[in-house]
Amino acid sequence: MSKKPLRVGMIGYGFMGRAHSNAYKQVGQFFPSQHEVVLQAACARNEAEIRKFADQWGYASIETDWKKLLDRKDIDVVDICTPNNLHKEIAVAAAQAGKMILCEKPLAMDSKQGAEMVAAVEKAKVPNMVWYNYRRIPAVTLAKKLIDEGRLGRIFHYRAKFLQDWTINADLPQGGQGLWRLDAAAAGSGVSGDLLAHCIDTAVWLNGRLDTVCCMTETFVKERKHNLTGKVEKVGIDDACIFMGKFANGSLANFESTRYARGHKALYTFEINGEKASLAWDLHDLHRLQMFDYKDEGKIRGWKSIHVTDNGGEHPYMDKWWVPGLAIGYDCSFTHQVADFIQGLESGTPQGPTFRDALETQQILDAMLDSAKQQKWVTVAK
Ligand code: SOE
Repeated sequence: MSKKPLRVGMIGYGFMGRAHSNAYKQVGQFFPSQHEVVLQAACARNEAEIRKFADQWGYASIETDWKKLLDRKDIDVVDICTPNNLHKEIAVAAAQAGKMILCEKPLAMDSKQGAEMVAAVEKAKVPNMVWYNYRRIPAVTLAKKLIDEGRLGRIFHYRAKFLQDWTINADLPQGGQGLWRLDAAAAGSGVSGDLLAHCIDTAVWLNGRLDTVCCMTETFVKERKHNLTGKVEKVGIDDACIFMGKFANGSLANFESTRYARGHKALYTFEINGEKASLAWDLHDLHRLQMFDYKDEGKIRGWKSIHVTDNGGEHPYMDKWWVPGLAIGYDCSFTHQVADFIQGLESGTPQGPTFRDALETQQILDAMLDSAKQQKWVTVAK
């Protein structure tokens, strides 16, 4: 059977450019479909770098101007892997050009931009998705299934953390390649948009709307040399962010992220406590889901660690990989996302998070930063 090509135009070539390209290359082998992903073009301003990237990953051609990429008739889907400040302009233009869009997280610099992006893709009716990849780690997807089956009952608490330590060094500059996440003009915010955005996406998916938040942020290193200007400049991002809140289902939220937790590299954890059961997950042990089920017989009741690697259809995605007991990794969450995007195209039921889903995360981020600034509780805009 001849397959329908899905010709990708990748914009950017950093960490996420590599993670997504790897997913495009893997998906057809493990998740066969009626589509065949074709690495058609890679695009960035730096010709030498994008040529090197395209050769390494097998892209058929390069562009150095994203507008030219959007003009091309041989591109079906545009993957936006640029710093956050470019997402909106590229996404709106891509939608107007009739391209499908896969956009790196967070969707935008703020919810105003996010709303413009949602309006553009919905007007153009182009399939769209945002790369909140952690939803598609099998243990996290299993948590969703167990919650939706009602196994936790009424939810009381949801807590999440995302801890890193890579910016403690005060001599680390801000801005430019690799360090744009420290530059507010390119990133919009610090750990809130970069790390808590992941935690919020998962939380809203698992536990529903967040209604109100009360937030605190801190910038520990106030000035850093800027790579683009060569001058020491004020740091505009949040280095750490803590918030509490209330979900629409009445449960209480407790979130923390920082890049100043010495010893932690990417410790994303969440726990959800319900009347009947609790679940906990940890990115450093990503194939395990911890569960405490109160209905277990008293004398053997306790936390159990579910190794989410069964391939008999019990554990999400795992039937497509190896044999039971053999784990898969971080990279596979991106492969699952591409597989689901294609499944959405073929079934006519779009898979989330769509731009509209990601706008909700953006609205929560805006409310958090507003709350931190005003030092008071803020209701999340709907
Ligand atoms: C930052 O260090 C970062 O790479 C984020 O940008 C990613 O979204 C997160 O998954 C891991 O950490």
